[in-house]
Amino acid sequence: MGLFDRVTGKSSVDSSEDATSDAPPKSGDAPKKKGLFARFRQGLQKTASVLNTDIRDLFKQEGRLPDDEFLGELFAILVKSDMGAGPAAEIRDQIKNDFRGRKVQMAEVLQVISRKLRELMAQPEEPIQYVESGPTVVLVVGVNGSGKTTSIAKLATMFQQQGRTVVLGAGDTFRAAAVQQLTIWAERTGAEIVTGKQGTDPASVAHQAVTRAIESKVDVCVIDTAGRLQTQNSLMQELGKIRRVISKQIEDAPHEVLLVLDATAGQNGISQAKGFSDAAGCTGIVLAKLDGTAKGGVVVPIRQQFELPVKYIGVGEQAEDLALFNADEFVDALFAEGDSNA
Ligand SMILES: Nc1nc2c(ncn2[C@@H]2O[C@H](COP(=O)(O)OP(=O)(O)O)[C@@H](O)[C@H]2O)c(=O)[nH]1
Ligand SMILES: [Mg+2]
Repeated sequence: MGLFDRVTGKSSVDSSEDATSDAPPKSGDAPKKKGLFARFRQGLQKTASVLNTDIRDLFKQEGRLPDDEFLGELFAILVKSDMGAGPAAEIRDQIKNDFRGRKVQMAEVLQVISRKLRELMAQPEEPIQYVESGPTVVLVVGVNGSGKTTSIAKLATMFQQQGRTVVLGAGDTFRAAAVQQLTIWAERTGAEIVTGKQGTDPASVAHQAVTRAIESKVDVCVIDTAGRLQTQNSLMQELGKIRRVISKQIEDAPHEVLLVLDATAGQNGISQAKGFSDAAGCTGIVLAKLDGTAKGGVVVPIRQQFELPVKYIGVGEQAEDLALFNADEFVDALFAEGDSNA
């Protein structure tokens, strides 16, 4: 069946390889240019193949009675995708009720799952809200290693492709390597960058970046931040100070505070990030590294446990690997027929 003929080969990305360095991956490693939906599908391949393969295994005999054994196995597969026990139980119970006393086919099960996932993940597409009267200021926060700096590079690329000019502020002054990493990305994407020496007050770097954006009439100013654990009071105070400094320069700024979450961290990452979002006044989520996990179902608990919309998803390490989150497309990509490399 074409539905399951997807390529299950290795991910094009292995971020563990270079764990000691913050240097961005070389663009020469980029997969061939492909359409956004294809990239998106490829990025979700790990989740898609586990979900689809395991469910196919359930249907070694054609059609199954929805008895306790079958329902238990199905529940376990769904939970493995990280969608959460509650939603997995809802799907299981719906199949139990809908197919009571008769055999259920694989396609029918997939249909129930995809309909439920659409429902649970649903939200309007929420691109960044741009302001017309001056630079739109975007502050990017999240724990260390979640994907902030890489996501900033992707955002800068996207803004520029939309014809918007960009200034980056290297506000993670805690580590010299972090400034260097953003500088490399700035060169590569052609964005302007404002940096300070290691240990400089991040709020002063943010201030300078916003000043530059105002003076040069730039459209978007994106500010990186440090990400030591949110349990550290100092980090929350630092973010508060950055926000205050920026808001004195431009009323209503920062216009967006994007919280970057690491999809590979699963549900642990969610609870960790919760305190973060409360303290930093976040306006949306960027869910990075979806390509690196089979647990892409984690979007469901994120949607359920956060008030925040998922604005963008990261599906790779390259500057183009960012997509606007859309629940329907997400579910389509998980269950679409055919070869995801097409
Ligand atoms: N596979 C994959 N790797 C990512 C993605 N986003 C970030 N990374 C990698 O995750 C690691 C940490 O990212 P970085 O942006 O430095 O995180 P930060 O500490 O929050 O700034 C780096 O190796 C990135 O290349 C993504 O969407 N997919
Ligand atoms: Mg960083």
